Amino acid sequence: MTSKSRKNITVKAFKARIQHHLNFHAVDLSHSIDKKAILMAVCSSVNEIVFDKLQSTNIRRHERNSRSINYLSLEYLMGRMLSNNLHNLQLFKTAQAATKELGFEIEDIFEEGHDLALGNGGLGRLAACYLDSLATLDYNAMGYGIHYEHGLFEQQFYNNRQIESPDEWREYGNPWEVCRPEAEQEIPLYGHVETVAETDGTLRKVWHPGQIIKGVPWDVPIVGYNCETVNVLRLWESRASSHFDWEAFNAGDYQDANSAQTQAETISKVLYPNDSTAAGKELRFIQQYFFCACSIKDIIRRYLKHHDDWSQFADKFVIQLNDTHPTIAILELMRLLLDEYRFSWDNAWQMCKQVFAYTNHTLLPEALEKWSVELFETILPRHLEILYRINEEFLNGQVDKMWPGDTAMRRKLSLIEEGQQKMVRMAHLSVITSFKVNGVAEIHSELVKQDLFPEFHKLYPNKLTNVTNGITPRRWLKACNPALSDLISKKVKGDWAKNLSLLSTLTDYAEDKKFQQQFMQVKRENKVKLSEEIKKLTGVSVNPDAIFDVQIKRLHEYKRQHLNLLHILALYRRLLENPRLDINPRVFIFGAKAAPGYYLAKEIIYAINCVAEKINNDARINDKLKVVFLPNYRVSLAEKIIPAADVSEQISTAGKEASGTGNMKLALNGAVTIGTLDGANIEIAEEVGDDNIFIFGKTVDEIKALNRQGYDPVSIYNSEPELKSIIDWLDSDYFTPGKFGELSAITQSLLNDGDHYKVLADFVSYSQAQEALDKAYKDQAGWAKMAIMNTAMMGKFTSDRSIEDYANNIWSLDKNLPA
Ligand code: 26M
Repeated sequence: MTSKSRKNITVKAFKARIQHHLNFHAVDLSHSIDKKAILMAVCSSVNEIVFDKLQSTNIRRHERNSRSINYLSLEYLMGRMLSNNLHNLQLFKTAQAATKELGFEIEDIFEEGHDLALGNGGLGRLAACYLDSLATLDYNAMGYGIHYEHGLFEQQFYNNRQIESPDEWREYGNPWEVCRPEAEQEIPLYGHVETVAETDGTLRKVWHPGQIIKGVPWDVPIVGYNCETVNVLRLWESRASSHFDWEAFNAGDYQDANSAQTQAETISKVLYPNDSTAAGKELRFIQQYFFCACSIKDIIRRYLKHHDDWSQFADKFVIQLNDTHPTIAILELMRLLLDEYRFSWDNAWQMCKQVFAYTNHTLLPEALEKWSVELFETILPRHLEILYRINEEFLNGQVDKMWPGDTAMRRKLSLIEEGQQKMVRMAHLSVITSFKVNGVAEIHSELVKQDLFPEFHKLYPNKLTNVTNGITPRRWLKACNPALSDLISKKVKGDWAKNLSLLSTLTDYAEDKKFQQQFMQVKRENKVKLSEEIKKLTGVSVNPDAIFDVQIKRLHEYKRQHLNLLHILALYRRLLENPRLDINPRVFIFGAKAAPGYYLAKEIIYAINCVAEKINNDARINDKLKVVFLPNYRVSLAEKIIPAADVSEQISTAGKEASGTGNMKLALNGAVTIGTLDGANIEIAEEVGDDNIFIFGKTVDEIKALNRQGYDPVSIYNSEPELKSIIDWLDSDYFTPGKFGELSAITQSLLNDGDHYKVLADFVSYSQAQEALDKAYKDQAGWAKMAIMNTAMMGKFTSDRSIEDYANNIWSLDKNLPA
């Protein structure tokens, strides 16, 4: 089908397709149709078009033989797919009308869809936004990841505490994936390495693996917005290889035969729920290798399908490592080139240095991945040999040349960390191999150069660079906020969803009374809708005329949800002291999952829930304050919260949040940021201007100075009476009647454990910024202007701009437009 005829798909024709698929799925049409059944039928109708476009994209690619970007990521936080695909295909209105004729509101159908939650947080969602932009910009791109049977856990609250349960996203099948058995791979593990002498006397290494695992690819089509391109996200599922132990099976030893299968399937069973610590878990290591090996072999398969020799490999493929999680791909490509394709060492190494690039997403030391040499020895013995040689050549070559005889420097830069247990530093391997290494916001990239890898920056002065993160405006404005999108489309000429800088024309209307009123009316409607959702999820009634103050992100000490909590306590206390206190009513809205093993994060959730319970039921404060913690925060819930937010909390300790992307989503939807000079907040402030953002707190340099001086949180506690009384309050049994000290893990971390993230140091400044914000909200026209300016000035933060930065400055890609 051509694009012309597709655009002309009538409501009637689309409805007929849905009916055809209902029939095809043998849905009982004599009774009222179930919502799940109609969802599947609509998805299948969309898929007909999507797979058709995928075919023509592939044909075009083949004809042009264009260079491809291969994005390797352990995580993709896709969310729901239907609404986005309809928007990107320009079929939203058609589908809406067709389902309406069948008796359904399309939004109700969307609600039946399950989130694809194959990621933890920012890094996984960034990968999803980048896939959207790569397709939209017609780049030849392939995403590679793991087909987890269970994505990020589901969260419920029980007695105010987080309870986790497994995510069952594929329970009823996933309409957005097709299995590709023709591209399956076999992956070796364990065993030993043998040195074999060739007839000509040269020595050759042969790895005799102890186990073989099968990798089965599932392809998820990625539909570009208003264009012809459909790319693929290829997710690997592990299975027992066909070398199934029939002997054991036939001998009646079902358990043994079965356990091999169970073991193999365990590899892709579940996503690890950490988003900042690099836990040294063997299964996680095997996951990483399994997925990298499958992907590298698939890349080579794709290349050799169209080429007789290796001369063009580095021209045709570039591989982006999303954090260090897929670093092992480097050693796998080296191994295959050396052992399977018989490259010389130098040629193999040259090749690797041309194809890999690496993105760093965090400076937190506990997140820098290290794997024990012992684990390598057991699971990947051949890879360890290769790693040792890379290290030797690196230390004796580049390091010795720059710092002759400097053993301390050798120790510092080595790929192997010496100590009780020898560890492999994955980030070092990524940096020395990659032709580019980037951070994800200006300040973060500077800190990568100056603090994280200063020696590597000296060795390779042109390697370290920046690409500021971005978000897709298709999902994060057009699809999630239809009312604001319609209002924008009335004022902004052109396809702003494809060229987000066009939004800057809205600055012309920032002081236009009528537009301000319309803008705030849309916000209010979105707040009414969210209020209903809040009622449904928590039972709490909130006032849509209150300020909706939102902090949504993973729970982590550095993100400082507990700083927000302390300020809430301050407001509560002020209100109890003076019930007539003249402040705007405010609803504090939280959404966050804590890693199941992160004790303090879970205690912070518990504390917020306990405080919320108390405040929400306290008649003395006249509903001026409400606190709600929405359970099971995920992409689809974010899509409901963000359009309704007035205030965006971005309050990490300066230097700790690499970029943040929720900050961009909220500002794009007209929320005003209260935030520190950290990550992309700095660039947001540059774009919107100082008058349209509330900046507070210590800068990176001030935090560093504080650390040098010796930071003493107790002296702040003793010198700030309000802060002291709040902390003491939290330590009492006021919020947990009868249970003293129930919330003291938090106060302990602040007072006895050194307040690592400088919560107390920033409290007064935060509280003042909050006061200024409250005052600003009283001037409704002034606030509307600020909100409009935020939406208007977010052009820079479209993921299309980020992807063009990568394409031009790192990947050197050419476009793949249809003729
Ligand atoms: C670790 C151990 C076991 C399992 C998973 C992990 C792990 C997973 C994700 C560790 C780190 C992970 O991601 C770090 C991350 O999400 N960083 C965020 O990246 C975003 C996109 O660049 C930035 O916007 C955030 O600031 C940054 O925190």
